[in-house]
Amino acid sequence: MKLYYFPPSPNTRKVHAVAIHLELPLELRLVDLQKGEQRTPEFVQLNPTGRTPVLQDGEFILWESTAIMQYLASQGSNSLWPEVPQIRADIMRWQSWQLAHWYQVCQPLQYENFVKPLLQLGEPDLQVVQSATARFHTEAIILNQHLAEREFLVNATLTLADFSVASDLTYAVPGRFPLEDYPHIRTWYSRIEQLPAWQQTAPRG
Ligand SMILES: N[C@@H](CCC(=O)N[C@@H](CS)C(=O)NCC(=O)O)C(=O)O
Repeated sequence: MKLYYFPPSPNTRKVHAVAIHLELPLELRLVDLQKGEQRTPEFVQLNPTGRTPVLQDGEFILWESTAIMQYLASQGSNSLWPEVPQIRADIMRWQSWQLAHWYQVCQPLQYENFVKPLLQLGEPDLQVVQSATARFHTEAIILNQHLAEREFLVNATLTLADFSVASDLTYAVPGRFPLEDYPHIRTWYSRIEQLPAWQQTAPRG
């Protein structure tokens, strides 16, 4: 299987980390977003939305990181994606929440506080930061409460849900995410950070 990927991106990271954790060999193909390689005709043939990551398994082409994670984890039996309908639905619940809500509040903070200064794209837009910060707290309260009595999000063990939700915390420090009041999120994330698969997919300097 080939993974078209952009290593600094959290959407790539969650997919790549799952493959490493499950010891699934992937042929890696870099798509350099900074050079606009996601807009080449060859890449748009694979993914008409022009986004990474994309998985190619023979004739089968799959885009959208959550779908790719589930496909990879469906290659065999494992505790990341157990074959129990309620547990899968619970994992999907958190993966849906991550895409619809968590990513939507983490991404603007990451972009305004980290990516813009890094790529010299101008000053952070304070209105965007303020609005994303308020919405961040709304979502973080829920996540923090959920993690208060659990080591992992679902089924008392590491699952795809943890990789999905953790991916958005990749740039929490340089993105200045306001995590001070959320000790359970911080404790859980340090647990994820200890995973070899998470360490091997950490963005390089
Ligand atoms: N919902 C998609 C989002 C993918 C996405 O936004 N990828 C970004 C990198 S984080 C990308 O390739 N952006 C290129 C562009 O928009 O030009 C997924 O989960 O795979």
